Amino acid sequence: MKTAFITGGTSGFGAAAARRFAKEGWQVVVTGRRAERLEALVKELGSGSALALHFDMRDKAAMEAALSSLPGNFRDIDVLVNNAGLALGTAPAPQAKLEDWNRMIDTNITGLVTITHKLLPALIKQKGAIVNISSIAGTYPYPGGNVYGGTKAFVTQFSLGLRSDLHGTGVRVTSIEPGMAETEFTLVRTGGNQTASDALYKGVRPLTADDIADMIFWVAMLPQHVNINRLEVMPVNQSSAGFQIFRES
Ligand code: NDP
Ligand code: 8X3
Repeated sequence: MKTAFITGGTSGFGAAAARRFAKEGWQVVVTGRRAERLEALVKELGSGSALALHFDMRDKAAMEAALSSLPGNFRDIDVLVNNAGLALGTAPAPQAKLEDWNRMIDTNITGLVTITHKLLPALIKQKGAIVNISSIAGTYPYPGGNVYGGTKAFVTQFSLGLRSDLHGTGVRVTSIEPGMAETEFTLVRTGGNQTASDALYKGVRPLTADDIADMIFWVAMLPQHVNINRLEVMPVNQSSAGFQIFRES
């Protein structure tokens, strides 16, 4: 049985991806901070084929302890989905909170590279695949995107760099770069403002978590000789609107 290791399995893309892999007969490891949600997901998917690891991506010691607790039958990881991440705030740089910037960097960059480094030996052994969840925010800047966009630009470039470094190992690496998708993402970004989240997605027909889960699974299931380097995807009702111009008079 193949194994997918999915970070951020408590909601959104990660939970949908866990369900998708499990439906196709894979066993899954799901991670996150919200233990009750992880346990509920494992119960839903079946404890024989799903396993929860409860830790904060920013806590290296907790991550290490969780990884060393993995039972033998879950250690041969075929696909790592680096999905856990967040945006905090939409304030322009001068008004943004430094604490928010640091949390995004610690989660989206430091946490992601740490777990990748730790799971690389298993992925190389399995000739597996790494699917990193980046964002269009890493390519197209927008006001208030500042550090969030910067972290996702890192994820995209790190993915391309990993491809180069893993040359000859058979390990595939993909950066998936979604646009607007309705998950808990905006709820988190706005500090729990459901009204703001609903308003953002209203009338847009945004991407869904299942759309992204399908893409993650498709990328993972491609033949061993095929590598999707980058996959940028947006809802039809979202597109780029170009530059802003400030007039001095
Ligand atoms: P959700 O908020 O629904 O899910 C985020 C997941 O990340 C949760 O499972 C959460 O788990 C986990 N997570 C966040 N911080 C931590 C942490 N410190 N430690 C452990 N787990 C953490 O959002 P999405 O599903 O939308 O987001 C998934 C990824 O997709 C993110 O990397 C996001 O940046 C990216 N993305 C999202 C887009 C969107 O429009 N929705 C578009 C492009 C990219 P828990 O809180 O339980 O710890
Ligand atoms: C999330 C997409 O455009 O809200 O990564 O930054 S966006």
